Amino acid sequence: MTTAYIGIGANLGDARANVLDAIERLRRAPGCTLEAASSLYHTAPIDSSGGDYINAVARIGTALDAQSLLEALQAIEQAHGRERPYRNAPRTLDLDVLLYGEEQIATATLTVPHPRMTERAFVLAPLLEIAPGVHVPGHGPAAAFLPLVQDQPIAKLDT
Ligand code: A4P
Ligand code: MG
Repeated sequence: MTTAYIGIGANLGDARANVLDAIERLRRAPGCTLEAASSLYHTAPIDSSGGDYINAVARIGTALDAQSLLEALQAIEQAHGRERPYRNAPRTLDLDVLLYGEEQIATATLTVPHPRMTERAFVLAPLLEIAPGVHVPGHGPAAAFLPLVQDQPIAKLDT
């Protein structure tokens, strides 16, 4: 089993419901065990058009290799009617592989750690909530990057 962290985001439709449903689908995904899910966060769009986002991060244990995990995440996105008219378009659901064990991966379809994760409060805040000591291969402790993104508006939602 490999520990992986999944970034979850939505800013179309009922974004909160879409994020909660994504967490439930991760719980039931073949070859995956849901180990932890962060709170939901209301976040301003970064490098993206459209309305505010709901974001969260989940930790899973998975028997899937990284590419198979990506494909499982894309199937969940498709179940939510994800369309891709252009890069960073508003989306019903976006699932990113943030971390896959300690691996650094660079293929045509997959870059891990997620290349922009250390620059984004909407990733770092929920990630650090469930994994305060987590290490980003090639970068160092995730906690070191949170002070650098304090200007990005983000609010934890009440559960
Ligand atoms: N891909 C490569 N590496 C990965 C990975 N680690 N995880 C490839 C997932 N996918 C990965 O993704 C395009 C291609 O990236 C995939 O086919 C896969 O092979 P996509 O989901 O179709 O496109 P995208 O999400 O528009 O692009 P990307 O690069 O994931 O965007 P970002 O950089 O993740 O930004 N602001 C707020 N507040 N909250 C957000 O959630 N999200 C974005 C998306 C921008 N601004 C945001 C948020
Ligand atoms: Mg994506």
